[in-house]
Amino acid sequence: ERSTSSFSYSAYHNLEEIYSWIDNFAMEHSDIVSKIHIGNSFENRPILVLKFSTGGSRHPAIWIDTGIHSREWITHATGIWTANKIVSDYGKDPILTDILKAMDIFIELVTNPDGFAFTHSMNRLWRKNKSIRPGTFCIGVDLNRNWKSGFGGNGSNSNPCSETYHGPFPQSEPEVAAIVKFITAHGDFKALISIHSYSQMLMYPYGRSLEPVSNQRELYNLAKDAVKALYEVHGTEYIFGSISTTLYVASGITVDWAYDSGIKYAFSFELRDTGHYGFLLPATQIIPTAEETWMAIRTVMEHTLTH
Ligand code: ING
Ligand code: ZN
Repeated sequence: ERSTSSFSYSAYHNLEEIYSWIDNFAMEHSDIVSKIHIGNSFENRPILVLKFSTGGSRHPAIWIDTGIHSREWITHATGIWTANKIVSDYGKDPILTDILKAMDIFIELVTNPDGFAFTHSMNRLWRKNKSIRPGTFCIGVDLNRNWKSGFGGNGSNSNPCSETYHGPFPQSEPEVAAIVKFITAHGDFKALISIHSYSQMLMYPYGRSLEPVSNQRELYNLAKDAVKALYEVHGTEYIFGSISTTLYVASGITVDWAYDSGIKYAFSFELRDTGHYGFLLPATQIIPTAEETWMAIRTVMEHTLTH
């Protein structure tokens, strides 16, 4: 395809379609959108980030990633819709406009491109990346256990055949290392939102232990407001709280690393549903899911701007 006008936001797409949408989208909105190539996956696919910026140098930034677990297709679809929402509403929605005048937004839509390609070709329920290593026939590392914060701790697994295998060492996986390098080099990310599915939850650190973070009251109250804004769109109920107390203990995760790196507004979503369709959420739910999620993301971004 040569333009985004024929792209359906209410359908699931494969990697090739998403990457061609990214190219067209960045070209059509080159005043505020650019495409950044931050690295390559284990199987050498490009790792791409969309940057939304109204110019100016050294704006503080907000990070959003979707699809770190490849089978969570609603997250990629929500991210694409969100990217389009940002360009559509900039200049119209006063809150988003203020946010984007002061901050840059970065969205990594396909955080695990090898896994995502595999969910389309071979195994719809593949979660990990596709890295291979000597000494095991099992494939893949859980990219949400490969981060430095709490690496190898409870809720991660040292067995390469496990779905939550943490990998041989922190940031061993190129998909994680590329993000660490990019966010660290930038140096001024204020918020990070890592999007998963499913379970309808909005959570903040820590995952690795029950220890409360230093601004836990603030994150609790912000999560509460975000979940309320989400609910008001289609009546979808989310629960919220720290990862370890809301879901389970999980170590080496994205948001714990972000928090420990100084990104004090670190959140992880678990999008629709609560298990009826699970990872196989019908495409008819993409737009309602994206619409409600947007109101929660916008709440977090607005708080980040004003605090
Ligand atoms: N669940 C997440 C997992 O990685 C999670 C739960 C989310 C843990 C965010 C930590 C942070 O186990 C899914 N569905 O991936
Ligand atoms: Zn996940």
